[in-house]
Order: sequence, then structure tokens, then C-alpha cells
Amino acid sequence: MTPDISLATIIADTDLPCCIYNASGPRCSTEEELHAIGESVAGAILSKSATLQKREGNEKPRYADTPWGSINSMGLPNEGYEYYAAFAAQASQYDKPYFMSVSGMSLDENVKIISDLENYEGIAGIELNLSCPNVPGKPQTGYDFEQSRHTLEAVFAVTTKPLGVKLPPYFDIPHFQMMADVLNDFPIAFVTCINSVGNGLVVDPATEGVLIKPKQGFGGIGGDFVKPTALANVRQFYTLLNKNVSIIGCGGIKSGQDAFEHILCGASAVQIGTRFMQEGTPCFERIVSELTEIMQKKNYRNIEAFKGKLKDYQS
Ligand code: YRO
Repeated sequence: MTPDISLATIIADTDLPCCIYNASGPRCSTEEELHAIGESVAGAILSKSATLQKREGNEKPRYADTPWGSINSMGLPNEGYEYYAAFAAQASQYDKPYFMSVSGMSLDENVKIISDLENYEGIAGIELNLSCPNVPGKPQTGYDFEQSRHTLEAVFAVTTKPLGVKLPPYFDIPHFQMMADVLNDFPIAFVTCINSVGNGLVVDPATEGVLIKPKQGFGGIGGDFVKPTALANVRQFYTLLNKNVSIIGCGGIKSGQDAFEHILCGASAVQIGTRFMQEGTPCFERIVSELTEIMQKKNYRNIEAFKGKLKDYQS
């Protein structure tokens, strides 16, 4: 790495040596996978979303690569929250923070998990996945603004740890404002934008069928196609949220240039999902060196020099 250029950042009052790390989901479900992130140049370790009990998840194949990214309907396979809470003790050997993603199957489950995490040290922050199921037949929590408020009231009542939220993508201008109005009423540490674009469908013309087995082929979309949506969500929440809330960009980042664009829109850190699934831990080193090269050419010594400084169109 170039000695006079720093990719360091601060999230949830914790120093990250590098602003690039993994998204929750790919390759972060087992101790071995979490150690591999610890040993890489990634600036933090983030766990797979945890539920109260261990879950096997949906039938395979439940993830597929496409020419432009990925589709998944994993169904929240994970070892149960105690497994990821216990990993905090091992994560302390790395010079980077450990964050836990939580996605209870109900509000009660989120409250139970998050209150019990008070008994563990070494968790720098909790990323609450608001795509978690809520009431069957109703939208996911993140698309139900009243339920989002209710969830945040309940979880902030039981935690002293820094807590942020992972948001689904929004597509309508009033929806950004409605979610920001909810989030601005709570001491949110960070907001991660975006989760996968929900319930896409990929068709293989050769087989005349779908690519994944669960949900008749419907699944969350990640990769190239979601980058403009991710950048829009990062920019909107950077503009609308209280200034002490860090924005974490996630969506379509496979190169240093993609990371640079997210930071320009206001991201203090970026997470790699689909590309980390495809490439493994070497993606972090590659994206770090590509971003460093861009910063060198532009004479930026740290990310604060350009974070959020996206310009309006100028003729
Ligand atoms: O299927 C998953 O485990 C999954 N995939 C995603 O792209 N985003 C997610 O947040 C999750 C877990 C949550 C849920 C979609 C199963 C409700």
C-alpha cells in the first residue's frame, strides 16, 4: 500500500484500518470464514445475519452467479446468534472491529438476541437487518415505516451497544424521507445501504427455467445492476440523516472505482457482497489497491478528502 495514503475510517466510534470489508451474507457464516476475513486486508469482520436458533436455510441451489451479478434465496442459513456472539472473543486477535448482523424472525426474537448480546464483549456494533420477516403476509420491516419505528423503540430499549440498520433499497423519493424521519428519532450509529434488490427473477433460455430452486426462482439481486440503486440510497440517506450517522455503502462494488463512487455519494465505508462471494478474500486487496491508485492520481490522502463531495451536473 502507498504509505502516504490512508483508507482508514471510523464507524460506530470504532477505528477501521480500512474502509472496505465484507457484506453480511457471503462467506461469513462459519468460524473459518470469519477468520479468513480477519486475516485479510478487510477493515472489519461482519457476521452472517443471526437468528435465535440455528437454521439450515432453503434448498440448494439457492445462489447463482449471472453475467452481471447474482441472485439468491438463501433463507437465512446460520449457526444461531450464540455462535456469532462467541466468535467475538476470537475476533479480538485481529486489529479490526467485529460487527454482528442480527435478523430475528420476529420482533420478540430481535429483542431477545439483542438484549442477550449485552453479556458479550468484543462486539463493536450490531447491524440490524430490517429485511427480516415480521408479520407473515405483511411487507418486510424496512418497507413498513410504522413497524420500523416500533422495532427500533424495542431494540434501543435493551441495548447499550452501537446499533445500525441494514436497509432494503428504496425507489420513491417520499419513501427516503419517511424512513429518514423514523431513523432520525433514534441514536442510530450507522446505516448500511443496500440489501439485495428483492424478488428478481433470472431466466435461463437454454433450460427454459429458473436458476435457483427456492421460491420458484425468485430471489434477491446483487452485483452490477444494483449499483445505481445503491448509490442513490447512499446519497439520499447521507443527505437526509442526522450528521453523526455514518453511511455504509453496499451494492455493486467490484472495483476501486465502484468504492470511490460510493464514498463520493457519502459512504464512510463500503461492503462487498456478490464480488466477495465470487472472488473470496483476494477481492479486498485488489479493491484496496485500485482505490488507492485512484486517490493517488487525484491527490487525495484520505477518504475524508472526497467523502460526500459529489457534484451536481455542471455544463
Ligand atoms: O436469503 C437470505 O438469507 C438473505 N439474502 C439476502 O440477499 N439478503 C438478506 O437479508 C437475507 C436474509 C433475510 C431474508 C431475506 C431471508 C429475510
